[in-house]
Amino acid sequence: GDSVRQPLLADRATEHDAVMAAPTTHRELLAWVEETAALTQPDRVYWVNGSAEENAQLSDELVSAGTFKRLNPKLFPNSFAAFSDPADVARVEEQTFICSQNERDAGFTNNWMDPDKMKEKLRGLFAGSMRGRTMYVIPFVMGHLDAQSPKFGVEITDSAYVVTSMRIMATIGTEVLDRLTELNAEFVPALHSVGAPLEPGQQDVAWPCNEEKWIVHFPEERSIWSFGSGYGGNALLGKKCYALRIASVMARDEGWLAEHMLILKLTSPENKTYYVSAAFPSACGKTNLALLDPTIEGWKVETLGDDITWMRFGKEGELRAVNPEAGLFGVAPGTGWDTNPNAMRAIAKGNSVFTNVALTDDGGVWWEGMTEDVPAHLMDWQGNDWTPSSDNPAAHPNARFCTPIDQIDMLAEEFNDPEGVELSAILFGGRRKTTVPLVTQSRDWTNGIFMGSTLSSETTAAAAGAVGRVRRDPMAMLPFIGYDAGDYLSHWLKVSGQADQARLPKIFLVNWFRRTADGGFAWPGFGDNSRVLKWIIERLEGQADAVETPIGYVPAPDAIDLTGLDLTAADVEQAVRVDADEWAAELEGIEQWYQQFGESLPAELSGELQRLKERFAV
Ligand code: GTP
Ligand code: SPV
Ligand code: MN
Repeated sequence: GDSVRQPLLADRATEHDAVMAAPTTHRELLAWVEETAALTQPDRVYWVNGSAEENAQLSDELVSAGTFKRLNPKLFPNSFAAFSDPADVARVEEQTFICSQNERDAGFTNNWMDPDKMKEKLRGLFAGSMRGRTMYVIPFVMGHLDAQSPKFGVEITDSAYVVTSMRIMATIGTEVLDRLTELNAEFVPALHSVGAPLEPGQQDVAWPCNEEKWIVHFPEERSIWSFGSGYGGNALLGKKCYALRIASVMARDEGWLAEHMLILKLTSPENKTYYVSAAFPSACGKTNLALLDPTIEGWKVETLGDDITWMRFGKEGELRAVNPEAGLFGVAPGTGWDTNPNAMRAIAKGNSVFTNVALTDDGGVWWEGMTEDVPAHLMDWQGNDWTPSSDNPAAHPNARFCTPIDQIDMLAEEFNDPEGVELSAILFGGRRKTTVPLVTQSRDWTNGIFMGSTLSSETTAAAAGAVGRVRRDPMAMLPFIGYDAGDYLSHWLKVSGQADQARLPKIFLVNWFRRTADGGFAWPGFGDNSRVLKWIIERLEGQADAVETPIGYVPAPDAIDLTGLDLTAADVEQAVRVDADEWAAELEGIEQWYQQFGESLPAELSGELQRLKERFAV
């Protein structure tokens, strides 16, 4: 029949069979696979080769299992929709742990448990957790296989949905395994189970998962154990767990940075190119800025990355950036033909997995904001009939599209360069209705790190829990720093010691989400953010005018190009306003935030806060 029987290496695997049939001689890997099969007791062990044929077979199986619905190939070729358990729709920050040897090294922003205790708990949960299922072994690399020191990982999972998604998000399969074997390289073992073993004869459900979820990182051991969830950042372990949490620890030890950032390339009308990275919290506009369609004449944007950026200083003291991912796992709602046509074109090429979107009657997908016309009838993400008069959104607010990055027409060719690109500017941004201006240039590098360290944003549907609550989110990394947050800020200050000071990127704070008195957005956002990028570039070139405020430099009233926009200089003035009352409250918030760091807050940053207060006091 349809099963992946033919390429299976061992049926009802004993650990021994799994190892004998394994396509590698890497001893640590073989030992780990053997040990994991013994613990989790899958029916079979399957080494993922990453081929198109294998992917087609797995997709067919997922369709048979009811996990995938095949979309109309005329609309979305080779694409599938999955619908999760309603209790498994986002990252679970409350259940995410950094289990360092010492509690102090996890810091106050992370959940911590003693690593031995946690291991014991996890071994209990993983014991037999893959019974009745296939255990997939996915060799993967984050970043370039040809990087100086390739960042290998191996995910073991009992979810075929995870395999098909990892194939989009990372470089996986035989090519990776062969290199890993040849180099006898280290790899991050990343163990994942949905935590839903099947008894003999038991009927599976479309989205197996467990009420109990644990997303656990052992930073010294550099390993990941994820139990109970099949969703995105909880289950695609190369992404947040490896490329941010574990990588941030590697970066601390090795003198580089792993960040929650997009990378874009900007070409000016004078044909000069600039590379910019930007850190915004989850569901706060990275994918949209990275794929921006400029609304101003002569400016061109190309994409390098939309979620994760690894940065290191090069030989000449320049800051270089690469995107370690191979796909987009983008927020679907709000992604539309008018707001983000480049994402829509990439999605329309197919080869995508959609999760928790709505289905149209002709076998396509839909979500809020995709088209101006709302379909008269849909099947919503929970499988119910939906019409425009329905009370609930058709797509879950954290519905996602998973699409290969090379389907983006505007992908910059430098994406393929393992050396990455030299950054000219770094943006920090959040979702704030008040207080934070549209754009502010920091006074200098340290002041820019202060801006990043005090970044704040309203919470979104990307994580389970309340939405719209303002919280501090340093460098947009709050849920992703794999160690003590104060040490993380110190690391930012320390690595820049490697820089040629003249080549340090300039740092800016942005806020596309400020509201006017009548409740509307103070700035149109999306493609019009190119106008803010233009001002930023002109600042780098010493051309655009700015007004000094206590928090930094904001655009002079006429300095933002409003050509073709229905906005006036007075509107911009409102959007960049620094309101003394709002900032009095903000300073209190920052003060409280900094107090939580205790001893580990770098003195440079408390000095920055002190000087900011002084500037407001005069
Ligand atoms: P993660 O993938 O969760 O890390 O998120 P992201 O930062 O890539 O967020 P994304 O670009 O997907 O944006 C999330 C939401 O913000 C979408 O609903 C967008 O429509 C909305 N959004 C993005 N950019 C803008 C903007 O400039 N203005 C306004 N008003 N909304 C925006
Ligand atoms: C985020 O939440 O920041 C994401 C989505 O990019 S997830 O992969 O689920 O973490
Ligand atoms: Mn993200």
